[in-house]
Amino acid sequence: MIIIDGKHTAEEIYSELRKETEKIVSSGKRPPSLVAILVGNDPASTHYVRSKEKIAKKIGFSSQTIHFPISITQEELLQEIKKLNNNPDIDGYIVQLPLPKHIDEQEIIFAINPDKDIDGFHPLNLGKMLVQSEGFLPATPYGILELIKRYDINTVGKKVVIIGRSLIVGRPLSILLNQKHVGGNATVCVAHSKTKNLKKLTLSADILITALGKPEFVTADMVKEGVVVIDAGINQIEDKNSAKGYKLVGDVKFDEVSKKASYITPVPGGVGPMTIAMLMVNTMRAYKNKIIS
Ligand code: L34
Repeated sequence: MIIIDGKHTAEEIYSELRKETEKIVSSGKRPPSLVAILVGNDPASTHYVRSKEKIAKKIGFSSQTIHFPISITQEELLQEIKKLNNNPDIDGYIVQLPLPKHIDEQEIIFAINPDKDIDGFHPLNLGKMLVQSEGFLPATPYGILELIKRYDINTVGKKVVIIGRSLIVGRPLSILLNQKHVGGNATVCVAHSKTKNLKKLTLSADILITALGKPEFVTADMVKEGVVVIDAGINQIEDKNSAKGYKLVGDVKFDEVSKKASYITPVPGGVGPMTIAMLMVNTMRAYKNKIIS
């Protein structure tokens, strides 16, 4: 069994990006820049946004978090987005999700300038993905694709089962793995909460990908021997032994499923770090697109 080390792969990508940034800066140009918008004080969102800013700085990007109170209105947030769209010094930005209930998330995402949409959530970028035209790919699916490529996992003609059909992970990933390119050409099945006989389906999977957000949902009896397991779930569960009072687990019961798997991603240290790494790759691309055009 091989553990797919997302943390290590992310570090490799950071070192590639750092070198590229150093070259840019030493040629007298400004470095790539990204902004994260954070609304409210959700601890997990705050933590992820902080990691993004810290990593961006580590690779030499300029980076900033704009923090708004949870009481911000739809109009005020749209105004802020307009400012970022028009600011030539910002190459890319993200609006950390989820947003508070009184905010219309879709309207916010539609307002993002697609050229700065480094999350790849804008419908223009999702549409480009569908027709295989160069745009921004959503970071988590892109990160999973990158892990598949860097670990040389053969997807051609393989049966992939994805559990979860979210707009951020399951649905775009199903398209990417099905398309004609390296890391694609698989036969993909997307399971969800209404799927019947899930275990029969997961037992048929050569590659099983989970993105449903249910702690340790997939158990050893649900997978076949030699399966490749990619776990995009990040769930906090109570842990009295930890100083924080919780620990992170995936959607897969790692200890038992790993015994049957040929490859498996851990949580933490699997897909999570790759999400941030691909956000940085997208930022570099946004920067280059702008400089060239
Ligand atoms: N707009 N909202 C927007 N873009 C995103 O791409 C995200 N997401 C998800 C939540 N909302 C978003 C993230 O960034 C989830 N997510 C994310 C990113 C990174 C990590 C987890 C979730 C991550 O780095 N996880 C680490 C552990 C982190 C820890 O120490 O707690 C891991 O090893 O899995």
